[in-house]
Amino acid sequence: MPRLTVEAEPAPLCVDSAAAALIIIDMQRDFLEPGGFGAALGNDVSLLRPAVAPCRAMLDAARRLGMLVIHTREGHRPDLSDAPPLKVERGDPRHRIGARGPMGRILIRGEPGHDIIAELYPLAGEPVIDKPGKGAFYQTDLELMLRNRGIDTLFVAGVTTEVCVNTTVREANDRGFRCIVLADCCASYFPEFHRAGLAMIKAQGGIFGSVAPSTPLVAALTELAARGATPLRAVSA
Ligand code: C5J
Repeated sequence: MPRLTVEAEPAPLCVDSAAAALIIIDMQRDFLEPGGFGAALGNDVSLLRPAVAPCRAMLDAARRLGMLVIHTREGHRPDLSDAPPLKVERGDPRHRIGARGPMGRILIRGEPGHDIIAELYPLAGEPVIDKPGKGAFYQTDLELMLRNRGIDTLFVAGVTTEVCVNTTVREANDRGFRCIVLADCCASYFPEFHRAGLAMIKAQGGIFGSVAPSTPLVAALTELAARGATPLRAVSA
């Protein structure tokens, strides 16, 4: 079984790559590009850009190895029937969820802004989880998908560190999945929240999970792929 040592905090981990998946949270135009949901909330969306290149390197490495890659998108049905009124009613009515913006209706499934940024666009066959909330397990089939494939470890990337990344990690932790959050593959509109979000995960012996830099992991995955290791567990046809 191809095993990896991950130099994570609070402690190094030994991971069975066949039981690991990469999950990329909400790298959507609505959060990363001007005119979307993130900008409508008054944020400087350029603060999320530094996570894109490390995410791409990690995505390429995972794909080379054949590791399961899962993408998530936060968003709602066009009729907003899956959006809690409290969430919709927050903020300036001109820029609320469902309002029209330069990338279509804000945070609505099927609109250009809801889509994943071009640099990290999913390949055919990579599951995309559409989630109505911050956590990727809430009202989705993510848990079923992971259990069916024997996944016990998640490499977590995406935005924003303290919102959808943290919520997903906490949900995963409660369900018994080990999370390794890739620090440089995550970002926040608030640099101090990014730092605090990572610190909260790895504190107290890794109370929600672990935190690691992506570069050594990308190198390790690349080496595994070069050795011809296949991380995919056999699944019956
Ligand atoms: C936010 C997210 N920030 N993907 N969503 O509302 O973190």
